[in-house]
Amino acid sequence: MPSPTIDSTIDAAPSDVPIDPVSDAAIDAPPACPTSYTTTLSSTTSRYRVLATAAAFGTHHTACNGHLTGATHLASLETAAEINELRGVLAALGANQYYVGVVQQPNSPTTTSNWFVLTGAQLPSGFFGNSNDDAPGENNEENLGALNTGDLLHDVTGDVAYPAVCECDGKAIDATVAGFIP
Ligand SMILES: [Ca+2]
Ligand SMILES: [Ca+2]
Ligand SMILES: [Ca+2]
Repeated sequence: MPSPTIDSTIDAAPSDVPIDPVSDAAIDAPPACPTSYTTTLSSTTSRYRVLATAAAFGTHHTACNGHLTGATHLASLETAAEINELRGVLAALGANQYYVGVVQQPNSPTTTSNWFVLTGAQLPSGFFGNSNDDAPGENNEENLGALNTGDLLHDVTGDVAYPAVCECDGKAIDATVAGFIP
């Protein structure tokens, strides 16, 4: 004869309450950026700010870094699409050349070799409209990049005053590339 109490309460308690109730909502969301960074491009999730007052590279570098430490810096042109789109935006603003966060490793063998962006990646190749280093070949004098709206990137010393473009992408500057800045 079966016992009347056997098997009466098994599985009675509520089981399997929500697994992982909080979802991963913030993945790939744009970084939080200063409200002064009003320019966007369709090829990135970054925001950009043009500093229209002409100054030397170092002045702009310090200013961009200071807007939101660890997230803003001179524009780091990581892809061909970013370069081309930004150039189109700048062409409508009037000035002919803008400092960006593009740096050449010192003592590189040629004027177009070993260019990096401040966030650490190698600059896409084929984007120098003028790479002359003030000489027939590399002489280690022009190791910074300015984005020319008519002629892609130019290698420059950083001493001449130009406007600049800052970028907010949530990425910190790469210490090795920052160390290449003259
Ligand atoms: Ca970028
Ligand atoms: Ca150079
Ligand atoms: Ca040059």
